[in-house]
Amino acid sequence: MTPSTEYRFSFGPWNICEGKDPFGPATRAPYDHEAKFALYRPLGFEGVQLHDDDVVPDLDQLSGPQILAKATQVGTMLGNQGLVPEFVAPRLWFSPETIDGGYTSNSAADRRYALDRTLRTADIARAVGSKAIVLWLAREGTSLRESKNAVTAYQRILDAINAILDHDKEIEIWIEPKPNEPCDHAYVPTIGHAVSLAYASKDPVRVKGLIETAHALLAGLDPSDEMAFAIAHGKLASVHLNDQNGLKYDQDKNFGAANLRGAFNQVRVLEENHYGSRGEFVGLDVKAMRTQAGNPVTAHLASSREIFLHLVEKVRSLDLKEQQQYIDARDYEGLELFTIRHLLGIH
Ligand code: GLO
Ligand code: MG
Repeated sequence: MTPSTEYRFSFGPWNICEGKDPFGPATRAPYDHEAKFALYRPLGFEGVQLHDDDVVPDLDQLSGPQILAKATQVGTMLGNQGLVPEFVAPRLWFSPETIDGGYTSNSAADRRYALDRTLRTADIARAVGSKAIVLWLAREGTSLRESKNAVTAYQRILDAINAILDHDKEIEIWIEPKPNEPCDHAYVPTIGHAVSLAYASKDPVRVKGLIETAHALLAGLDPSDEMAFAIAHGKLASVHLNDQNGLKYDQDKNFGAANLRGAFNQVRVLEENHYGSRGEFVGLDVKAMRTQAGNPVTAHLASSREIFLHLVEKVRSLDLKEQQQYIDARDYEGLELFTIRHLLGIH
């Protein structure tokens, strides 16, 4: 395989996990959080995706200056290892205050907590050396629709976005849509919803999207088309490539593991539109199998990256002239066989 020098890859420390799931405990010993950063470069990754408390543990217990000092220190530590902090995301789904959501909680005090925590995340992002925060709106939704007013909820999400844009005049907000889990129904289920919020905000240029393959599939949509939609609006800031076997819990399988042709089409859209040329990272949000022995486990990250690069080669070696002939003749049966043969390496 020819290693690509064009794409830069990223993942978050949560992708090296211990195997816990809702039905059973961890199957591997915890791996020291800070030690994970040393694994990045040898695995071929340069970008680090972070939650606010990955950067500053127990931040709710710390003062503003203490938070900034710790974030600055982590930024220096990452820089010394040749790593780039891609974004920082407020973990708005863990604390007692976010039990009923963050910005859309029915409790005014809890909504205040969610916004304050997000503003601190923006400060952490800047101190660690990142220009963006990611909003994965985990609990912004309901388990029973009657419990919240959806119109009010969408207004509250927009108010929060505007407050963040006001707080820091340069920070970017990247919304990561997901239709369900942990909520039954979430309020920003697709990139279309995220892009609408961007345009409705007071600074649309600074509000973009992060598309995760599995989340698009859970919404019953084609991830490559979702990516294309964001690209058409200049709003694809990052991706969480992975895979998903049908409409069930969020699986975070290895990229291409469930639907190789779907993965090929995602890479095709990214490659054709020069994704990465404006500094975007190829992020992988993949989960290690619970059965996997060893500590730390990293094979899922290395494999997903390798599969991506193989698919880049498949896109680059596609005979575009022949492909166009099928399109011009409207011979889509021919186009289908041509595509599958290419993926199988049959010429
Ligand atoms: C969960 C999400 C989650 C986010 C991460 C960054 O379904 O994919 O992993 O990507 O918390 O915000
Ligand atoms: Mg994700």
